[in-house]
Amino acid sequence: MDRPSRRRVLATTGAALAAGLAGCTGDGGDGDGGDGGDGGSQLEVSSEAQSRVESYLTADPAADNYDSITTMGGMSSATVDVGAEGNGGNFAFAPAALAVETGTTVNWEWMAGSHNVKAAEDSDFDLDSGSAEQDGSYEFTFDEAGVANYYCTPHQGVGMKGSVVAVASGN
Ligand SMILES: [Cu+2]
Repeated sequence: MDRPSRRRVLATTGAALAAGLAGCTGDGGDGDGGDGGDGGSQLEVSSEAQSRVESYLTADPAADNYDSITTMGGMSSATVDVGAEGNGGNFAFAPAALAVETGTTVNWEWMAGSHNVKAAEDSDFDLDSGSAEQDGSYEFTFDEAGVANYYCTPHQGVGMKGSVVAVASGN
């Protein structure tokens, strides 16, 4: 009588752990985004935001490096690599999709090649780093909740696209 209930508790814990881990595997495991070890890294991305991101990143041309949304909660800044490996060359944003809390500054750091960051039609934020350039950097602070879908002008044809979901902090 005692044993079955104990086992059920253990099984539940295991399932919760697995669900927690699944939420972090967007970009090759947890801890990818820096510290995030305080339990604040879980963000509740609405299904509406998720479907906007997914329909943008999987539309033709699809971003071939998009797998799931990487969550980086509880951080004041987050970094997206520009010109990371993907889409047949150094034509990717990495992570392709990122969720942050409102108030977070996202820094786009150029790794290789000539690129820019430009808001797509379905975007709540007017991201614009200007013309494509080499060795650039761009930052944007997400003060409000919403979805930013964006692309690189010269490489959008091969799927160089990205998304940032800003989630109201405290959620
Ligand atoms: Cu590009």
